[in-house]
Amino acid sequence: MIKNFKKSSLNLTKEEYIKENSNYLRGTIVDDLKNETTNGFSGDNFSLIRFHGMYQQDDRDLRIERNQQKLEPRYAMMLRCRLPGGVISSKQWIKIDSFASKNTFYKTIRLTNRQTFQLHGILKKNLKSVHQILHKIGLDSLATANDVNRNVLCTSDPMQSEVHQECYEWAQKISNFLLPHTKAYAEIWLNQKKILSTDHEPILGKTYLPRKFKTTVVIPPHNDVDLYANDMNFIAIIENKKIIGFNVLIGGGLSITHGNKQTWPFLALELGYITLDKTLSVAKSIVTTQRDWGNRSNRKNAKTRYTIENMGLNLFKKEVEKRSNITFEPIRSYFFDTRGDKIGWKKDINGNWSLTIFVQNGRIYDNDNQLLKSGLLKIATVHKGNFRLTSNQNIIVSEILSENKNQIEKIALSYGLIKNTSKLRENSMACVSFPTCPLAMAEAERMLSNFITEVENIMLKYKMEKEIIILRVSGCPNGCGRSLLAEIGLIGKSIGRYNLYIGGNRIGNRIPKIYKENITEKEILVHLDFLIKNWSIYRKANEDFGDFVIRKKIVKEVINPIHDFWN
Ligand code: SRM
Ligand code: SF4
Repeated sequence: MIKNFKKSSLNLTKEEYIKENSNYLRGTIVDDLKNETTNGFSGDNFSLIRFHGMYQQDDRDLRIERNQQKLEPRYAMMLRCRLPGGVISSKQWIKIDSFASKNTFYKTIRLTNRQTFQLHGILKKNLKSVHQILHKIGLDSLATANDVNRNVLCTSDPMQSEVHQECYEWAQKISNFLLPHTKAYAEIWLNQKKILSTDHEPILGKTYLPRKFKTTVVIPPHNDVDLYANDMNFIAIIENKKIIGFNVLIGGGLSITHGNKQTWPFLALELGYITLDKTLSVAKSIVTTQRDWGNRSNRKNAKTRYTIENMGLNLFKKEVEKRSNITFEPIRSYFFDTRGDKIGWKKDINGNWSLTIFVQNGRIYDNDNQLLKSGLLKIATVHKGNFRLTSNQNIIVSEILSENKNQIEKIALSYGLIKNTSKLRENSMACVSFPTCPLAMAEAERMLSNFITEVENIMLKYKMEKEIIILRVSGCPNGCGRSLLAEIGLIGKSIGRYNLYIGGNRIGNRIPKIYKENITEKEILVHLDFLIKNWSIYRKANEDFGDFVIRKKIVKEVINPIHDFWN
């Protein structure tokens, strides 16, 4: 524990003091790394390592057993890489795969729904080596967790637009621009010498942000990044195949606390349009407004959406205009029509090919049906282009030259990477949950595949098997699986029990409403059977499931979540 920790009369949260007293995120992490009597970190370091992209976890399946054996929980770290826009080269993939196989408990790579990957189960003693490997291949895990701007998302599919490269570069620029300036990461993990200059955080400030902060760059009409769940969003406005500026939307977020009506999910709101040259200055002003006005006394009220609610959107906007010396122009016209990834082969505008591979819940491992991990590794050894991770937890093998297409297709087929999958499954998502997530209340990733099979059977029974429903599961109300932007969203309450939400829409700008509370998987399937049956009989032509349950008033539409979500 850092010694001079003391609470002031301002009633700041404990986390604020941890940051303040951390010596720019150093804490005493170095000492903990030397301590071989435990696999864990102590005191404030538990929280500080998150700023460096790691979480201390323990395997929850083993908790009771280890406790009975009087052993400490099986501590190990999860590392989350920074990968703005989700692009990773074949060479980088090979190294990551090798580290995962040799040095993690689970030997898997987990693609996240924010276009990066996590490695679960790294022992404390192996942490430095993973950072050094990342550094050697041009990657890091800086600022992928805790109270900073996280991994910046960008529409994944490079085939979909001529402006993709430009947008991807913006995602990188914004990510780099908003990174912490402290050299703590380089000193602790890469053994770089401490520079004896004073540390300074010009954008984030010494106590960083009040809470996590999430950013996207989006190319309409494809909302694969689920922009409405993010704090700050730049929607590309394109003229003559060039980006001329961005519509800026702020204040999205999905987490709630069961039963706490002071928490609500919220969709990002429009601030206005800016020309390209204003992008970084506006990004900085939004972040610093949130830094200075955000609530530091209550972490459940600290995200941008609550700051906007507390100060009002107009004042927030004025503050951003003042800080960046601009006036927002009216929002330019834009629309979205899709969210999911198009699985399979596509030809790009340069005549190259890409293969989008469906990855159930983003988990990359080998099993009896599919050698996903080995297959991707094999592709990486011959593929000269990149891999692109998507916000739907899938992976795109991109920039495949025509002459290499057959070779990659052969590998993909022989390892079972190309499969016939229902639209329902392709569009499903679950958060990690058990066994690694300390906050999990119910299963998510481990239950989804079989659960989808059951729902597929229902769809088949009512001849709806070719249809899409966006179905997502989160193991707790933090909502990492973005269930509160799904047409059918499950949120864990306790082992085997969930709240069932319905009525989100296909493009992700309507929050679903609770339909049944605290029910079992079996009960959920009975309700879904009833709802899907009715949808199959009474839907209007091509009417989506979410739109149907709203039109039929099966649940009330959530128009303003602050008022409508709970009531
Ligand atoms: Fe998340 C915390 C996993 C996307 C809202 N999230 C966690 C932790 C780190 C648990 C913890 O704090 O100890 C989970 C680690 C589990 C594990 O074992 O890996 C975790 N979140 C994930 C991932 C891996 C889910 C996935 O299956 O893909 C996603 C990682 C994204 C990334 O690469 O950065 C992930 N988390 C999200 C999203 C969705 C999104 O960002 O698009 C949300 C909802 C959107 C939002 O932020 O409102 C989300 N995670 C949370 C929250 C609630 C935050 C809040 O506003 O209150 C927590 C808990 C917290 O921060 O206190 C949380
Ligand atoms: Fe863990 Fe809850 Fe997030 Fe799932 S939703 S990963 S259970 S924090």
